[in-house]
Amino acid sequence: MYNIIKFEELNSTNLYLKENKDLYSDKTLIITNKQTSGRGRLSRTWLSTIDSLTFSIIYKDQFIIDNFSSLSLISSVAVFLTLSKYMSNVSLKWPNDVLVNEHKICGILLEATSTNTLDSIILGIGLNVNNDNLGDNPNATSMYLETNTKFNKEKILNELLDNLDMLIEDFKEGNKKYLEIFKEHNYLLNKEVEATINEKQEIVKVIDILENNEIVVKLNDKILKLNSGELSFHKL
Ligand code: BT5
Repeated sequence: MYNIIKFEELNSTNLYLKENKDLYSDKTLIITNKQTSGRGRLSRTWLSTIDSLTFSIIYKDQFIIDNFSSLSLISSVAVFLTLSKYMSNVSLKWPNDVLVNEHKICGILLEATSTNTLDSIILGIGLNVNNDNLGDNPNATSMYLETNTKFNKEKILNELLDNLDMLIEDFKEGNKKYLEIFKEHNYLLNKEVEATINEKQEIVKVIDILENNEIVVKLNDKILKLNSGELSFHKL
């Protein structure tokens, strides 16, 4: 069960939880309709309105803390399952982008916090639900734009949380349903794409995702196994 706390307005649900992590217990979820300074990775901005689902969850469970890279994939698969109930052509771009018809519908920002040792993980999710325009971003889409239907945001949130818990439970039991689904819907599989590897721009071919969540790519004739700190694909 998640303890859900709603704020009228916040700069960023991730930043708020990071700054107040000691106030909240495991599985507290902070949600707002008005995020004024949403953050992506590498100080990029995340755009959201009242039509978006905008929330962050703090996890303090040691198992989750120890499995950061799995939670990264698990969270995007949870969004994938939630969306796939209502639309087709949903795919996953390693490590945690969710695309519909090759457009970005969701952003996930996973951050670890520590005092002396790692003590929590903050999972921030921004999902474009009823948005009818997304600024001038031609690569973005929403559930509404894909289906011409308006959704109840609370219902979508509950379905997403159920999927998240189901995948985490399955993983705790020693299975990897999340990886199976990720590999089946891996948008980059067999594509030649631009990537940054240890700060160098390269063209790589994506071959596989491993049990430890690393991606396998072919660079010239070399096969490389890399984690998300070592390789990033160009943003959509
Ligand atoms: C992400 O970053 O995709 C992670 C975004 C996480 C947002 C959530 S909302 C709740 C929580 N609180 C926060 O402050 N953050 C989290 P990145 O991969 O760096 O992608 C950012 C890029 O996506 C931007 O530079 C834009 O090009 C694009 N973008 C911004 N807003 C978008 C939107 N609403 N839909 C699709 N693309 C968007």
